[in-house]
Amino acid sequence: MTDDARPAIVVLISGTGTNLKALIDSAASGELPARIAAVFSDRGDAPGLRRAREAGIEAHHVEPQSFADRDAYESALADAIEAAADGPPAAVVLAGFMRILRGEVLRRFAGRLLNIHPSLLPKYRGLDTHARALAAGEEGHGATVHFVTEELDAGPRIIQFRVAVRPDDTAQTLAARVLRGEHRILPQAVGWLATGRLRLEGGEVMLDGRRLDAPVVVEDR
Ligand code: NHR
Ligand code: GAR
Repeated sequence: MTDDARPAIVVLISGTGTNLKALIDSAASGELPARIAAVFSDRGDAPGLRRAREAGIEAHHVEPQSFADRDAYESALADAIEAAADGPPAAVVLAGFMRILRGEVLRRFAGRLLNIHPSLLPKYRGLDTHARALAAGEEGHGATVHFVTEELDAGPRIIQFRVAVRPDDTAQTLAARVLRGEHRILPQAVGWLATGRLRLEGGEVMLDGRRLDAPVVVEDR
């Protein structure tokens, strides 16, 4: 139990957890009006698990390989998410979560599930986005927060961070610049969802009661 009245959110990770850290920091500063009830990782060695525990947040490794199939894994994960949040959380955030969701998590938390993806969607769905953007000679690149739906990286877009690609960029330098922007737009979108300002209605994104025809854009500065 908790006496923290802010809406509960749950974060799913697979790795380093710098986006998780951005959420932890913005919840601590009060900028993000939500409390992180729990963190779940599909990988036991994800550094983000330790990051969460150091911040006093319960963190669990739910290992897909220990379930009979994807459905059993997702049902267990969905149950664990609700148990940790004392009910359905206001948001379930994929913050570098590398496992495709197809089952109970998707169904149970539809309209509450956000993902941060390192490209200007609809460009560069999937993996290895920075190298692909560079190889294509893109002048701009960035990251997108979107609602998670069945189709991978294709759910309705909410907010994008945009950077200019520099002539001397490598996939690493570009990724680092994009990542700093991710740390700005993810807490922003999560806060909107947790406070009810952001909704998914009939496949459309509503922000403050108005339909978003295009994602909100934040430029690098
Ligand atoms: N699930 C659904 N239903 N819809 C989305 O849009 C999702 C999703 C789950 C994760 C994140 C996504 C990204 O931002 C995401 C979006 C993993 C893969 C992948 O190929 C692709 C995209 C994303 C996450 N995963 C492999 C798998 O078989 C494993 C890859 C690995 O372990 O390295 O799950 O990019
Ligand atoms: C972030 O760049 C995120 O956009 C990306 O993984 C990184 C995780 O960093 N997500 C995906 O590629 C999803 N398939 P973090 O662990 O430091 O937050």
